[in-house]
Amino acid sequence: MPDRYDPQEIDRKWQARWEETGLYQADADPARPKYYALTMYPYPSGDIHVGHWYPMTPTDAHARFMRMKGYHVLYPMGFDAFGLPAENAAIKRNIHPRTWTYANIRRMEQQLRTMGAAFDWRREIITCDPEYYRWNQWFFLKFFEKGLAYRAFAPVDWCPECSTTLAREQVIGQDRVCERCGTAVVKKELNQWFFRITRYAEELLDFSKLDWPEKILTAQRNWIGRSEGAEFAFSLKGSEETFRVFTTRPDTLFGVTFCVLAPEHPLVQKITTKERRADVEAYVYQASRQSETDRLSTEKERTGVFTGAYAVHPFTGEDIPVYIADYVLMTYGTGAIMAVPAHDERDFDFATKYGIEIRPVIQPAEGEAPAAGAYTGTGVMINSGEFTGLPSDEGKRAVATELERRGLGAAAVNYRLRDWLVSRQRMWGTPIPMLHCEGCGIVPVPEEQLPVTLPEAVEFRPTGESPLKLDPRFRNTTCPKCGGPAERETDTMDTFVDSSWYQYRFLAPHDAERPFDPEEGQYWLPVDLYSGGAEHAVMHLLYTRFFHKVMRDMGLFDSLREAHPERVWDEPFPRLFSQGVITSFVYRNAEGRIIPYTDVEYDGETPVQKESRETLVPTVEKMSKSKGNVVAPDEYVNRYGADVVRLFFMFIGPWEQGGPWNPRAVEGVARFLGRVWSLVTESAQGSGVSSQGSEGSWTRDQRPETRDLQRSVHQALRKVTGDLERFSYNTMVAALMELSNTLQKLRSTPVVNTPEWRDALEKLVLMLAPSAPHLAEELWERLGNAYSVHSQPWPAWSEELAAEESVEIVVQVNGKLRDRLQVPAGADEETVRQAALASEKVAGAMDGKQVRKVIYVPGKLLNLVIG
Ligand code: ANZ
Ligand code: ZN
Repeated sequence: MPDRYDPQEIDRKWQARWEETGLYQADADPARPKYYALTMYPYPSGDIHVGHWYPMTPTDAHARFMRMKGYHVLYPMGFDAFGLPAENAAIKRNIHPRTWTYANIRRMEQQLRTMGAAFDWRREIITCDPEYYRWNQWFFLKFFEKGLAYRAFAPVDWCPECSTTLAREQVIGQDRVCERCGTAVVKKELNQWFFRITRYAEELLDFSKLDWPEKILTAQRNWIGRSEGAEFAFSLKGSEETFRVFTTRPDTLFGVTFCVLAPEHPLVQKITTKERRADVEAYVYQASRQSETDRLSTEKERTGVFTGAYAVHPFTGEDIPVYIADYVLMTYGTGAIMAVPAHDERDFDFATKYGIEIRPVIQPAEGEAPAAGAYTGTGVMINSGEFTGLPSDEGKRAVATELERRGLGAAAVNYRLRDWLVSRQRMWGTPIPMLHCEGCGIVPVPEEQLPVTLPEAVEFRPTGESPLKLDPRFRNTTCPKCGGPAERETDTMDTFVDSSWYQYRFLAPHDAERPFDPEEGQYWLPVDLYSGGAEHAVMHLLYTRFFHKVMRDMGLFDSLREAHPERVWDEPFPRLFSQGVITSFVYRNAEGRIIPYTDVEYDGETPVQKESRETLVPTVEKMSKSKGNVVAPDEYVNRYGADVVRLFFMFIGPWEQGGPWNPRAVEGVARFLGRVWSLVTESAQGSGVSSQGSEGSWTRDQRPETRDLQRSVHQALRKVTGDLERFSYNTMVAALMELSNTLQKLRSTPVVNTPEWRDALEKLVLMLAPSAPHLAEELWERLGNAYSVHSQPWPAWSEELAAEESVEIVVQVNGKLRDRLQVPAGADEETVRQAALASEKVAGAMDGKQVRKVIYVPGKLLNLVIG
């Protein structure tokens, strides 16, 4: 066997062995405690890049650590396989999206194996398999039964030229044009499917069972956006029609000088007067060209047009002009507002621009009013009829109560959260299991007919229109109710549906009877650790909480809760860790031109361009193709082996912060593993120390090198254990490096002939096992131990052996012995003086007097001279 460290060879050897022996296969075993670790599954774009390695390898190290600590660990992997890129590739190459997707998956599975992660591949799930997505359909039917899935009109981005809807990423640029043909994109109302997530809004705001990063909770809180206020109706002058408004400031009702409807509001067509029609229609069209974000932008000038209609003020009976304006969204509240320019900034800008009266009704506390603009704070109500004089907080309640007494409305809570629009007018997704029958209307596909599968033969139009719409064999079917002809729904589901419950499918990926096996669930659930990127703070992480709660209310977790009432059953992921992002260097020359990193070399500490030797300025930036700073880990895996790359990711900085990819630091990590290799292999061959097994229980040895060895090993154990528990990987790697340096130094001392030396090497290898699994496995074998290092118990440390040496110091006051203190060997004068002053005996002897002089004999004596 070659003694050179050959990581490629070692990687291959052990990956094959782990596979053969099924080392990471985890089957429920009630005799052992369980640990379910999950990291977000990837989209099969075709390439495993640093963005995948960074979250996965530390989670893998944690999972391996938990295994060694005696837990039965489930660590599965799968693919989030539906979505638009497959469809685009299909259109471009005229192949089935499945072909592209599976080719990518096969490639990525291989790459994931090179990472050496402890995935149980028998449990792999691929969401575009009918065996998976039939359960999306099953859930859809259950949601429909419970009134949690419904159909309603909602705007989509629409290309009038291609006559197709566009996904957000297909709408290009500020001008919002179609990706394919460049035509101006407009909003169009389509009948689409929603999940009623708003029914759970209040419960979703309860974070009490979550051990999650604060910034993710804040993101969810803001996304749900709870506001308290009132909702009530305005009647329209000379008409039976009314419209409702939501306001957070009912106390400003007397300051209303106009009302605004969203341009999409259904009343707009009805109430617009003949003279105003042309202007209103033009405005409605231009509003349909804008994205919601643009409409809400505070930078934007407020615009709108008068409809010609008037509302009636509920308390004063005054005429209130009704406008439409794009700053009012149809999707929030009621889609209509009462406008109070004196106390709302947007209303103020609008009123100023169109010459509408601004009527103050809240008197700020002295000195708080702004010099110009709206006063948005609280104060005392003025110009408000019977309410004048009330503090505004009280006024809110009083006005709401009066509105209620008059039968116009009531206090109300509004959420920014909207129902989840799950319809996509795309082909590569789960078909929504619904039918349209002329006689019976909307009819759910009977459960026993699931799955509704995607067609094999597909033909994409160049417009990108969904082939499901064009396929009569898919579309035409019979109605299960009346037996008449019916059409299938051609919308597919948002892929976030797939990822909302995938954690349960890993338990029994091939179960044909139900989405997951409750017996497996009793053992494995809930997920103990979930890790993934903060970019999923809201959508995925909110949708899965919603899904989980619906599943709970369907009774799917009842037997699980009964078996383990102590576990959390109201949340899918009680504990979440969210890692930072990997950045990398971008090198620019003096003109600011980006130099590809393959053309960069270091001249000492200075980056230079390889040929011209021109000095370059490095900056740390997010990886992006256009800047050419995307790092392909494969290149490094091929050169240094997987362990180096794994360890580098852990070493880069605190996991929650991320950090820059740094080729020089990669080399540093490679050198470290190389040193560990020589240290262990040379000792394993040479010294003639017999194998003692890893149990070797140590007693405190008095020889100084042995003590140094013991102390270093046990201190490292204590540190590494704590760091792995807290995901503090960078400090863990540092501790391992320090230990290996100490061993390096002790290598030339007689300690190498003791059983403790061998034990130290074994413990080093055990500590490395979670992070550098291949190298550790090889060294474990070379130390003469039985396969596998990953099945060894995690070594315990001894506080006694980890303790620093201490010495006894005699403390005198004015030369008289007063106390004896234990202090760490090598403690400095200041430390010893502090310890002495803290002693009661010493304090008693000093009797409150000042220390005038200190005499210190290191390691022996401290004399305090007082007076
Ligand atoms: C009158 C008023 C007076 C308001 C005032 C504010 C201050 P949050 O806090 O985000 O819930 N609003 C209501 N529906 C809207 C919609 N569909 N599009 C745009 N704006 C809408 O915001 C609630 C406030 O936003 C509401 O309270 C309403 O303006 C506006 F001195 O009503 B307010
Ligand atoms: Zn029918």
